[in-house]
Amino acid sequence: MSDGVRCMWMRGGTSKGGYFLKDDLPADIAERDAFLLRVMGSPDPNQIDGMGGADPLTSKVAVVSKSARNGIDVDYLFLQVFVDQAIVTDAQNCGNILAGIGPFAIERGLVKGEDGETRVAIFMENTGQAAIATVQTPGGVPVYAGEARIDGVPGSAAPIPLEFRDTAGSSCGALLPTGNAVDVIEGVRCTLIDNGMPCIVFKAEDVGVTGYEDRDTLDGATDLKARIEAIRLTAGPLMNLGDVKEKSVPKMMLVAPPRNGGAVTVRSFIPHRAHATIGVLGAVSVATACLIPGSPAAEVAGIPEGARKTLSVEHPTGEMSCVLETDNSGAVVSAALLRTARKLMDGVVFA
Ligand code: NQM
Repeated sequence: MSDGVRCMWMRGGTSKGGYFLKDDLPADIAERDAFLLRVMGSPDPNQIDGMGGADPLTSKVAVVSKSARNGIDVDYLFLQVFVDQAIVTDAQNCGNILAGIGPFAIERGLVKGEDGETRVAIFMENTGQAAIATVQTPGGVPVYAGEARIDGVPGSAAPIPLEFRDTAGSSCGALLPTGNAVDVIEGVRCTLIDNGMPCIVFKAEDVGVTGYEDRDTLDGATDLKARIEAIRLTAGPLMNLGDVKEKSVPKMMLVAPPRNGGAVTVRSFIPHRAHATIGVLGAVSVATACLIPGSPAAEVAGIPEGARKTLSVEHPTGEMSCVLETDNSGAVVSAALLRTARKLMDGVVFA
């Protein structure tokens, strides 16, 4: 590893991290994880001796390979490198880093770019599900500049729409792993849900906040954090996730009525820091919770009519629109979101 390993650094949605070809990384998992901790500079709250940005949102890794699966172009494994602990986990997916996978795969020659736009079918190894990303590729080459805007990222960039199908029960085995729309945990009414990301959804007011706080205020709320961590540790085994003390799932979703014309307001913890915006599959899961009658999210949300619903999820720095397709029973069958990505650096990284 002293000669460095080929790597591209990219912003994917509102996250940032290192994108590697699987073959460029050690095959041995312990060796790979030790390498990635060194690359990011973890464990250290400042990640001063590495590439990580001292934030879970910028301490992320994508491992990509050509897929042997039918109808799939590439396999994508997401790894969360903890900032202040020596932990690398594949226990969650990341829909923001996913936004960079299409352009990365085309840049590395795993997928041939079409003239115009290229649809890249991506198998998300963490959860065993597929997503389709559409990349702008004039002349067959990915472009990053464009007019699409997403909240949480300054300026504009080329659009990368993402489509998901069959994400229910991605890690927990069922959309509602306890079979209930509501479970009372540590005295708080919660929906334990997984539509692509295991989440615990409850009203912000039920844990003593409004749901309109900014990230720094929430990050400084020590008592609140202790209370929601107690809920998380109790709920983990009920969600078929086992002991979640050292896992980055489930995510905590504090919901409140919308204030800016959206469907719902969310403040999320991922799980120990407040999110600057909201995760992609986290947003899909919380939007799905809004459609479950009797759930705390449904009680605060404003839901549009029709089988195809655009739910604007308001977050600390704007909103994320989730387009949910529902069937006759009202169940969500697919979700689509707009993201952007940008290539920041292509070279070798040293450990
Ligand atoms: O929910 C952060 C992010 C994420 C995950 C996190 C994500 C998703 O915003 O799909 O994108 O929840 O840890 O990058």
